Amino acid sequence: MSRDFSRIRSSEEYHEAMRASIQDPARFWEAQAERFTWMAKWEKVLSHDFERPEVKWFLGGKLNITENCLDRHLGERGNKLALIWEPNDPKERYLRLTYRELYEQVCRYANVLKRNGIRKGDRVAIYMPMIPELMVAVLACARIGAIHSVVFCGFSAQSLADRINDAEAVAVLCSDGMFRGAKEMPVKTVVDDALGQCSTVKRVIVTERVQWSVNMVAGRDVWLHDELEHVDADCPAERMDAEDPLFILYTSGSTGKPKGVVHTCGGYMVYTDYSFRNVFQVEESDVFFCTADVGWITGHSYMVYGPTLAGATQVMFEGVPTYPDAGRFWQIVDKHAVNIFYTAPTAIRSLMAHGIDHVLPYSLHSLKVLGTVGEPINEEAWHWYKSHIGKNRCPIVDTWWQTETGGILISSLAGVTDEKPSHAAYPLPGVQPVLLTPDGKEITENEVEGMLCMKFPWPSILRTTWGDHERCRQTYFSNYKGYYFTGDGAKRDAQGRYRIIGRVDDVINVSGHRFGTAEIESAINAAKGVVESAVVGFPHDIKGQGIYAYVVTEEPVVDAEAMRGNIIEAVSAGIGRIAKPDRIQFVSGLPKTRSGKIMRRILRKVAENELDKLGDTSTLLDPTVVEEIKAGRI
Ligand code: 7RM
Repeated sequence: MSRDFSRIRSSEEYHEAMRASIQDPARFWEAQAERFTWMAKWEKVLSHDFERPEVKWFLGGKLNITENCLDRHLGERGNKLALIWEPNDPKERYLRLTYRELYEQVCRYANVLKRNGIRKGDRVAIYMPMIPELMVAVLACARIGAIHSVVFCGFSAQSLADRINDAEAVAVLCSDGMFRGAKEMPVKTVVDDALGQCSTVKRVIVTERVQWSVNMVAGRDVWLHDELEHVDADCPAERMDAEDPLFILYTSGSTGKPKGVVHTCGGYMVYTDYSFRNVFQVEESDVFFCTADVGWITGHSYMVYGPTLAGATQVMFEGVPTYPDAGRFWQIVDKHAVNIFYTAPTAIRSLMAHGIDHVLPYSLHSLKVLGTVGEPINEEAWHWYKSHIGKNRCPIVDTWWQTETGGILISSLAGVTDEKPSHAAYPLPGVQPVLLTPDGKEITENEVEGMLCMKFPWPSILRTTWGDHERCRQTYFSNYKGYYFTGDGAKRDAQGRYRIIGRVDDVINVSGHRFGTAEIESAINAAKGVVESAVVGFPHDIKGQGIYAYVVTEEPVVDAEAMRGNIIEAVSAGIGRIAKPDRIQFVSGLPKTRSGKIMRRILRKVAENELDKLGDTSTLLDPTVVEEIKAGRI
């Protein structure tokens, strides 16, 4: 019998699994898929064509992912904790849900959705803070086959409206308001603002969290607690095709409009469970704590789905790392005896800057594995994490992946394969990365650098971008024929370990979150008095990359502070506060070529303060603007 590699426990097994997965990918993934409950078995494991592109996994298979996240565990794990929810305020009581309780809550919420006319295939926007009902709402959608589109609560009404309209969502699930550190913030009123521009939404279901009085539109808005009075805890899981969409998640690219990345039921289920168990080497009794927000892909794959598929216990945290002080994460780790801790480099750098005094009061002895995600981790932060949090006894997994990949593709396996600071290291078995030269040739040797691509599909690769398949083809499958292009540049060292350098397109990674420069520019251009703008990233100590904006105004700027305030307001309204520029420089013109293209290279160099490395500026329409830009650097 061939090994199924359901859990890779040694470096030998890793290499064996890697070989097996390349030799016979279908067989490798079939063995993984057999761990799950299927309503009907697949007829074929894989069909793919990267040129159209068309990728299908477990063809003809029928399943419901929530049956695998919940029902499947009720026998052995019914009384095991699925969720430990830690509120924003440490003085508020925390909440614990067993798998049975989570199952019942999901079924009830699913019945509420049905009662409100929501059906299989409908799109449902979810705009909620990090409360248990968010997890329940997402799973409830999956239970009835509605396609969820979670929108991070930090996005503005305009962003929410754009996402609702693109997906033609029929309902919005939200809360009255939210707690965030010392602040209480509105949620429902943001939804109300957004819905002024949305005609497809028939229903808004509101969860009570902050007990604010909110405006309820008759015939459209209902309270969750009222609806729950009318339903029971029995809701059969909808029969879904393996290739039916499970969710849409919007992500920024190099154009102005975020695109809706589509993941499907079967492949996403198989891959998130596989990667979760293997990367973190999760044991039955482990407590896992991922600090991401469910509004991002990390929260989808390694909070809502991966841990529940694996039957793990996890901590979900409502608040922020610095409230009531910068020791909050560590206080939570000790309080709930967390074994596996997964966060972003930006959080590590920010806590590092607050000083070791916030770490020292805590023992952290429960920790076994540490992880990072979202951006490259610099060596200094890596070593701080390793020694002060992991006490030099926890492996660190630096997990590289993307919204589009659905799950972790490159990472060491905790304690199984070796680690190296700032290196995501090795592909997971079943993943086939390559480095390409700019003209598309595969670089086979080591100690090289190139464009990071994938030459073979894995089960959770994106299937399309919602409503615009051509855009999916163009963005990911056209630059290098026959490959999936990640948009990242990477190096490979002598041992074959990957080190991600960063984006090679016009995408800025701010605190692990992606924004397109074009997207930010269009928000800036909406500010009164702005003619045009150009945005570039620059190195930022905490955020990884900061946002530097060059802005051309109609009139010479008299009150720079007021104008900057206007611009920040415009970005907050257009995208959300998370995308506000760190630096704004007013210029009389942008460096453009004769064909009108902005030479971003120059703007990037000025923002990075590499004024002597601007390169050739002779092709500019007006080379004199460069001197002005250099002189006015902020
Ligand atoms: C999971 C997530 C994806 C982009 C990706 C990279 C960057 C993510 C790492 C990383 C270096 C890492 N999805 N990135 N993880 N860079 N090392 N471990 O973040 O879609 O929001 O972003 O993030 O540039 O292309 S995402």
